Amino acid sequence: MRETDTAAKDIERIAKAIRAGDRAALARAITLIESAKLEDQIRAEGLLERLLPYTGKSIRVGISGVPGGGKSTLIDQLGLNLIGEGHKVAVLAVDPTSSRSGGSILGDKTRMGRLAADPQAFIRPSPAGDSLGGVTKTTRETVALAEAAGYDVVLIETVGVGQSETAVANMVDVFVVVAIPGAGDELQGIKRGLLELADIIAVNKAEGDQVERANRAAMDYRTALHILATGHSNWDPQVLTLSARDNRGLDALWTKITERHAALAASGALDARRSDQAASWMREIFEQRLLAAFKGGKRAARHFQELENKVRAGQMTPAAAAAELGRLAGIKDAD
Ligand SMILES: Nc1nc2c(ncn2[C@@H]2O[C@H](COP(=O)(O)OP(=O)(O)OP(=O)(O)O)[C@@H](O)[C@H]2O)c(=O)[nH]1
Ligand SMILES: [Mg+2]
Repeated sequence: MRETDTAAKDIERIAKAIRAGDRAALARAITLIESAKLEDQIRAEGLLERLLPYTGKSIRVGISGVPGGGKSTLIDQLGLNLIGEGHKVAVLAVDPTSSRSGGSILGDKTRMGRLAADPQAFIRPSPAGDSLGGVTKTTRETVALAEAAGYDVVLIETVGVGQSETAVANMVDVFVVVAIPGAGDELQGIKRGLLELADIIAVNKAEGDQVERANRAAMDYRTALHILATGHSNWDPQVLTLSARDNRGLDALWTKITERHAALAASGALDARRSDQAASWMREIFEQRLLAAFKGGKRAARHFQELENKVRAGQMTPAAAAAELGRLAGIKDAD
């Protein structure tokens, strides 16, 4: 009884500090979220629940694109511009490939050096979890905490070469893809799947003798988008050119982002989208837990490999093996 009282007071204290904009408290809370320890997870859940009413009030923007396209440089400059207009900016960098010892994280800190030094900004790398789901969970929860701390713009950087961009697209309001001028007229390594997620394509490094190429690339992207006829209701994906390095075209980019956000909000689609995201988040977490509990069970774990081998060898159909695993886990067959 006394112990739960202390725990509740502890959560109350952290929640208050976060709401008051205490950056150290925010950083510690994110560490709780990232922790694999059960006791930390319980505290993190209590904290998130306590702060839930104060979340959801930011513009959430995903920034993806080719490696080296200038995403971090863009975020650094855009973040500074927005702070200049009175915003508070949180930046999360998701890199599911960086189980290497934080090399890219260090790189990001230096590429966003000016923003990192600004008291109105909060930059946090989202660590590589052992699963994409892990990355998603911590990133989403970090967004919630940052919002509760009063950050009204949340920018999430992710490389556009894995699955992380889909995960990020599913947790933001507006998704920006950063491209670069092509050497020829081919689209620079941007996957079709990434184009389909884009609300806005920003062709970066459009300065000096690259302006002409950047304009041509922008035309190509417009054509590609037209052919793909990407299915956003009430919004045709926009293509623009800019130079993050020279701070050119960034105001136009922000205008497009806010226009997209406003259009979503006005039509009610923003609320619907966020509700859907929250519901699918719940499903995702539940499925992960179910799977973890299942794999942790001795009987199922023993048979899992055995059945997988049979499926691989063509001795059993995948459906039959899955049904058998279900029975081992105590799941009744559908009738
Ligand atoms: N000329 C020019 N160079 C730029 C511009 N923006 C970024 N760069 C350079 O491009 C390189 C990559 O920039 P980053 O901002 O690290 O790119 P990124 O997309 O975050 O890279 P990763 O996170 O490694 O995928 C750096 O050398 C930047 O200085 C720009 O507008 N013009
Ligand atoms: Mg980067």
